[in-house]
Amino acid sequence: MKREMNLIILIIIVLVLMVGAFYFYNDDKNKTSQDAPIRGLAKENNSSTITTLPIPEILEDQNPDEKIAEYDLIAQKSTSVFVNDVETETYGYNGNYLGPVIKAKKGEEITVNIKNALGDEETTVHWHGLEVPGDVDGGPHQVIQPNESLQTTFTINQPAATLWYHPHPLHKTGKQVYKGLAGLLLIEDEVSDKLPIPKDYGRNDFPLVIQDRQLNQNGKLIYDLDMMDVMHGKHGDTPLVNGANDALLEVPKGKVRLRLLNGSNARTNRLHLKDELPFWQIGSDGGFLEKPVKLQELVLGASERAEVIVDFSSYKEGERIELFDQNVRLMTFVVGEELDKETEIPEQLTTIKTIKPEEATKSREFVLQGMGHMVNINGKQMDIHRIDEEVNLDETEIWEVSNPNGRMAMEHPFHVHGVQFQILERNGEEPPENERGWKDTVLLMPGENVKLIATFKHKGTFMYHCHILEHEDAGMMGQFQVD
Ligand SMILES: [Cu+2]
Repeated sequence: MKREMNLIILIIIVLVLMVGAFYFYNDDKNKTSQDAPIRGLAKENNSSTITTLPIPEILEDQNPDEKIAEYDLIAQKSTSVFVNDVETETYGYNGNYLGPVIKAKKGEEITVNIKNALGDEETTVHWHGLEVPGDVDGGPHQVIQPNESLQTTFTINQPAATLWYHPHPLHKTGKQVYKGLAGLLLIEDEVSDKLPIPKDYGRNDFPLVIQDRQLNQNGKLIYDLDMMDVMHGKHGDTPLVNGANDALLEVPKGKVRLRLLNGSNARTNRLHLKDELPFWQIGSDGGFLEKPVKLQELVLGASERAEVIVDFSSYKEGERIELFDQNVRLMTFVVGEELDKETEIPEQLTTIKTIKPEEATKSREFVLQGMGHMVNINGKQMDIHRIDEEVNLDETEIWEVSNPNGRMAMEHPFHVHGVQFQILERNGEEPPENERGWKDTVLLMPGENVKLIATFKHKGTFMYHCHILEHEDAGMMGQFQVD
């Protein structure tokens, strides 16, 4: 009798545990899966949770006038879940992580009302790649104090491009970008309007903000730097695309345009697709290339962008194609239905007026050197009270940038504010085909040198710096004044 009672109690305990486990599992699933399920995934007999790739919203223009646009941006603190249901503190513009897409037209006047709701940190919003005067560039001089706002107005006067915005406070950029402050600024013009390329945002035209983050053993996103981070910039083992780890994106069977941003603090991306599926690069940092460049691997230094077109038409519905950075899977595309609209990869995308070396009135040298806290340019570290280079307004210059080889030499992505430049030479030779368009950042591996040419069309104080944010924060930055 006693044995039977024990058996009944045991059965009841087992039943309670099973019911509990069922509810716990389902609750778990509800918390991590985002949005609606993707078509083509139902067949998947996989008990693990599925994350749908988040697509940043397009920020709403508050001004009804067609020639004027007005936007509100709030830099704020919040929380996000990246892996294993763990909530961690993150920063975002108008949301919990990253920011909305600002869509701009060439010729348009844009006003952005920026509020700093970060509580106790100063910030700035820098328009990376935008050709605007120094006082609206959003560099370390345009500080927005906690709980204060800044209204900034500029006119878009450059070709269609995928640009971005992010904080740039002196010595504190790394942490704020790492915590999540970054968003895209997309410029459209008469060229992008006419091209028969994919351009339905969220249907066959997708932004992919690629980042790597380090979550600690508790799953928290903490910005602390060890010796390796100080040397090489903050790297992490958790890849994120649009803020999601290992997410899925349904794409139409056919041509798909991806607007890629390496939004990492330091990591250089070496991007490729499953089966080494080729793709066509159609744009660099500052706009369309003249002709598409067929690639199987694309290298993007921190802050560089590229627009590419991938043709998924040879895959069956439901098939999966992964995007990798070296051997790490960043995300997976799932092929869906074909769209009704035909798109093309035109042979000619645009015409780029080549700036000739003879137009240059001056030549300058920039040597990237040092390591750890000692990283510098031309032997100098950033001093906000010092102007390093004086440039005449509307003049063209050649900038020779070198990253000398040596013990402990490392790569540096060199970024110039306020201009789009052209690369005349890489290591004494014509640059590769996908670097023959407008650029604002150029990656230099140890031992490399580049010759850049640019016309400085806007007045003001601007920065040039390494876009490994820990190098920038350590002082690998200088200032030039255009007058
Ligand atoms: Cu650097």
